[in-house]
Amino acid sequence: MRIAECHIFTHELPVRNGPFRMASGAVHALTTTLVKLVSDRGHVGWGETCPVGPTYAEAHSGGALAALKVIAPGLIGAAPTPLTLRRRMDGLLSGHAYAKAAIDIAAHDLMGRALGVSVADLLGGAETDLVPSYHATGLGPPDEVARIAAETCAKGYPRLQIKLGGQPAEADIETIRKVWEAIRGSGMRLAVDGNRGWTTRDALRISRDCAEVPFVMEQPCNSLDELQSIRYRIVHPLYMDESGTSLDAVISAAGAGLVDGFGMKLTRIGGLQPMAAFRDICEARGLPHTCDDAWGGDIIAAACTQVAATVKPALLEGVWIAAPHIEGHYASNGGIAIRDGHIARPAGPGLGVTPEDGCFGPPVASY
Ligand code: 0XW
Ligand code: MG
Repeated sequence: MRIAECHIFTHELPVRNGPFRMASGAVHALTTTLVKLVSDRGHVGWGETCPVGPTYAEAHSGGALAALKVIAPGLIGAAPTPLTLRRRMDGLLSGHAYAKAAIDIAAHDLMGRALGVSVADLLGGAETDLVPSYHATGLGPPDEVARIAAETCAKGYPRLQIKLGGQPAEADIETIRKVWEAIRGSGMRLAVDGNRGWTTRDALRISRDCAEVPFVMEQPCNSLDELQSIRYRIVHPLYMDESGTSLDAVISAAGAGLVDGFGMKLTRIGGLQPMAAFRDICEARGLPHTCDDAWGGDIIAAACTQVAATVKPALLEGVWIAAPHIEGHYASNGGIAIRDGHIARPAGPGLGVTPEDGCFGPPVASY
């Protein structure tokens, strides 16, 4: 089986009740990029990548499209098998893992459909058909964030992530304390995400001033040296998110004992094939992690859910999807949604989600 056609689409995703604010900036509307692969036997596969604005990570939507235009012509005639495809993509363009991820996801979808199995089966087999999600608040006034925390808890989410950073440390400390008052005793786990917005000074102060609150501290500072510097001076477990840019970075962090877990983005690591390797590295070291993406619609949400279903349940911190911030779905029969804090793994072969015909308009490029 060979790749016969590759089509690239873009699609606007306005942020519902936006903007969504993080230390790295506020996002009002996002452009997602979709890939449709068609095999010489007529099988179809869909992929997606959607950076959450240009300042969250070293990725942006225009970059995804430009990179895909460089890669896609070189894929025609290639086998749609994800590992060989990844190596072929690396031979066509260095880096740009977040763009290559859209091709990788489409190849998994196509292979799953061709073989009549789900993507979770391709990745080793599902442990569950219902994966835990977690809710992420945006940056906001402490009372408002605490109100959302209580609401999230009442909805049945097993985990909450609050966004901090980019404001005075006093406001962050007040937010943590108010959130803890609102959820204490509920059993809902708490992550505080600085999104690289804290200095080491802020991280040390916040951890020590809130020592009694059991949270994990996610990507407080920007650089690996800063994370290393606070590692044994904070009293909270340390998780890496934005700095986990590749399997190489993950192996180094896990091997050095730099972190206690990861927030991982499917497209940042390069797609489902490297994500499965990441899952196995974490399992070998007993490191919990999320299966997220930065943003995106039903294709990304389905891909995150499929791989999350294969993670050892005790190590799965949850799946964050952008669905609560987006109007509508790609598929007419509904898409991926969160109910009672959990996400049902879509049934059927491949990703289990098929965009409605014409949903994204004409392709912006076809090969
Ligand atoms: C909460 N997220 C998974 C969604 C936003 O893209 C940021 C991200 C994170 O954990 O940093
Ligand atoms: Mg994060």
